[in-house]
Amino acid sequence: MPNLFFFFSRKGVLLMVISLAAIYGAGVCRADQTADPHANLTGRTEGNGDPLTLWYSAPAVVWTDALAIGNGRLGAMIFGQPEHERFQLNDITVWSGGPQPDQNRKDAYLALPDIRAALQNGDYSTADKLTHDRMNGPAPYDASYQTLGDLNFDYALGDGAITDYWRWLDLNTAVSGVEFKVGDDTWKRESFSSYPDHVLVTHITCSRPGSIGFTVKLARANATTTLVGQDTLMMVGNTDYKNRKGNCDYEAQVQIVTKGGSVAGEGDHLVVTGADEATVYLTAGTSYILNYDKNYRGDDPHAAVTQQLAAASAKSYEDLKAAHIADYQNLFKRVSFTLPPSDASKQPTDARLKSYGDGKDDLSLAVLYYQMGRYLLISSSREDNPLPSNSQGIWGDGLDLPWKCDYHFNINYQMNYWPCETANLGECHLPAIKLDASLVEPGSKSAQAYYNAPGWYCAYTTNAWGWTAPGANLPWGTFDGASGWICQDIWEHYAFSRDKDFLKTYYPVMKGAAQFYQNILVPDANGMLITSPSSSPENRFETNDGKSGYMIDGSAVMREIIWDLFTNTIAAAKVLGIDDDFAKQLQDAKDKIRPPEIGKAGQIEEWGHDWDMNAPDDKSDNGLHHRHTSHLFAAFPGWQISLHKTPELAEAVKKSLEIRGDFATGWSNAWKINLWARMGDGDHAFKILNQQLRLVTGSNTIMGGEGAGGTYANMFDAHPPFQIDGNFGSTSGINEMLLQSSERYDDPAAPNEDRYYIDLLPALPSQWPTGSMQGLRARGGFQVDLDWQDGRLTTVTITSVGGTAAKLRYGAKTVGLNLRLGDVIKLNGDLLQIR
Ligand code: FUC
Repeated sequence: MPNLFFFFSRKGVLLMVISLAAIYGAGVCRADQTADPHANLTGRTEGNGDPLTLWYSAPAVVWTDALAIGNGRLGAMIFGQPEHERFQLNDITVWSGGPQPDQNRKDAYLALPDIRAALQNGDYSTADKLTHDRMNGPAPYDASYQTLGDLNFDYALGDGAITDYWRWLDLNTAVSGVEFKVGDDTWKRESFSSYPDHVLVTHITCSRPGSIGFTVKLARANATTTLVGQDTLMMVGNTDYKNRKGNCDYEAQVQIVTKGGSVAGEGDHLVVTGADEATVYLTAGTSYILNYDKNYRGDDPHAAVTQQLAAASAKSYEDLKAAHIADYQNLFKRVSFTLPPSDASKQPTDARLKSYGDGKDDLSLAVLYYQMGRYLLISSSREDNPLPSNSQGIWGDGLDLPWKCDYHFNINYQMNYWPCETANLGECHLPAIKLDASLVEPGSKSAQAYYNAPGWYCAYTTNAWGWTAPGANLPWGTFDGASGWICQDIWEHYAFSRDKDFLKTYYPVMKGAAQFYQNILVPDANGMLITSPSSSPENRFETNDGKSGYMIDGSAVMREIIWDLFTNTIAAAKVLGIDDDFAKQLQDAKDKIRPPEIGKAGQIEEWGHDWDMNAPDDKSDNGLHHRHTSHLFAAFPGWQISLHKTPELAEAVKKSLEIRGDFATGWSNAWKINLWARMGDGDHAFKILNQQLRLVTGSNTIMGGEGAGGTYANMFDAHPPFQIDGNFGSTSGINEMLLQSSERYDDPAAPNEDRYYIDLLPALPSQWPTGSMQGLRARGGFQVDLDWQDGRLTTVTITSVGGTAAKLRYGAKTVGLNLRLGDVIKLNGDLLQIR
């Protein structure tokens, strides 16, 4: 039997993948009998029938087949290979690179008058050149999120054929398993990553006592693994990359405890022989701390990792599992979503994705996908995470990951947190809010350097190290709206939770961002306020006379973001009863911000000029069909445009969406689901959701067109490559199809409070005539349970979880609501109280 351990270097992973692809590629039969004695793997034809279990009848071949587990911080991708098993490991704090105090271009702001003059004169090539040369980020942006390494198992299974194989991920319990038979022996392995016990656990059983034998190795590029005693491995290293030392030291320890048999250390691995059962415990940590003043370096991780391992391995598997499930379900079980299952839903998950088509035959796949988004959020963003969910959540294989696997601020990072509050996972929002707040200090230096302005700002992206400067190149590097946009995290968390102490703590972050924008707003030719220079993320304009460029005066998205930030900051000041004068100043400025405008095609103008239709119609990602829908920010995630309040602008949003078309990257699809839902068109939202539920296998980058978007076999979103924002954005889109609470109204009885319309089933697709969604949250502090039949609301139950007044809206009817904390009210489809 070949020992594949030695193939697990970074290059070796590829060798392994190729060999497994040859073995398993044809489905369930292995082609190369000499490579492995288990020539005839046959998979189960039935799962467990549970609607919230992902399951497969063959092991993973590529990384996006593997199943993800995580406790917010510590995660693994489990391949489910019977004999040579691979767990690819991650810890959210493993980042190469380090802080870059020289990230800003000193005195860049001195270029502003020249750039503004060039823009006023319509000299766009000069404006682009000046912005690129004098306002870009001079420092290299090369820190990347990285893998923590691999935990490899090499099992001695005997020579029989492998039958009854299946692997699964149960979203009800956040436990993943692999089960199969070899001859008469039934092997079962279960794994989870425990939040309460800070440990990743695998439990291995076999029906024949004394038959469990395997070796375990813990490895990573440039790491050192040593034995500790006879049952523990310790791996230590630094996140150096290309001979540059990283600012992060990591450590992982793995210990095996068996029932029966023995564990022994040999060289750099552990060997289990003759056991009845075995439990593998893995703990990990790094020196990382989210603290600018401490240069992002905290304590050496050794003491914590050792202590967590000792505490966890002293507990039984059953106790750890029970604690893990109870803790996880406390979050996960808050929301239940039901659509009728069908025969198609009994298939393995990859087969379901492959056959889903227009969704009619397998409605409940959307339920699994929705709950997968909630599962991934819980698994990558627990309340005290040292960092938030990045562009791959916490799961990434490699040392230099796509787009550095960072926190992209021109849509991606924000989208990760869109579903959070409505899907009743408010606690999971906190890591993002802490990251946002951590940018105030470095961001105030960027505000000074680039605009000589007070307050703080950040540009297109950040990483673990407080990056706030623009990037090296147009158009992606120069987006000034990030700080305004990410402050939505703070306001939204308050709007749902009504936690005034929280708002008070984080209000200064909003205020600092607002002060920055207040300072950089300039009047346009008509005296309305805009920003100059400004951009529309990653897009490019064509003027009526054939000029093109990236930088403009007064892009729509910048005006819309600033409107949003000022609106929320004014509301926060009122709620807190503070900063009256400042709020008045913001109100004055807000009233002068140039509003969204409608162009000749009936569209929302993206550039502050009626130029949208000049863009080429080349069916790719460029021009008319560009993946970013930044100018529609005002409709989602903003609310400056809404169906009820600004119906003409809402029509223009629809027109813009039609012009953009339906095919785009995963996250772009997800954004459009939310936008169509806000526009009240559930069928169009559903159509795009169906596009997302297409099976994708390739990982080469696709930026647009019909090959973009989709879902991998393990239910990860495909940009492609894998990017988790599309998962979270789609989950948010389903929230928005069934419940919205974005539009505010004034309450004369409580003029300082923010009040919301709660829209019930605002964009229910005709393909979902019957269903139920229980436990969603609405702004204003309410929990909402919905049931519908024949396309009509049948009952709605509202519970006050902090809120008092709201207006419920369904169809043509609106009713007022006045509850006290804890009150529950149940209404029928005519919004009449039934009990
Ligand atoms: C933005 C998008 C890309 C990609 C990257 C991580 O730049 O335009 O499509 O999602 O972020």
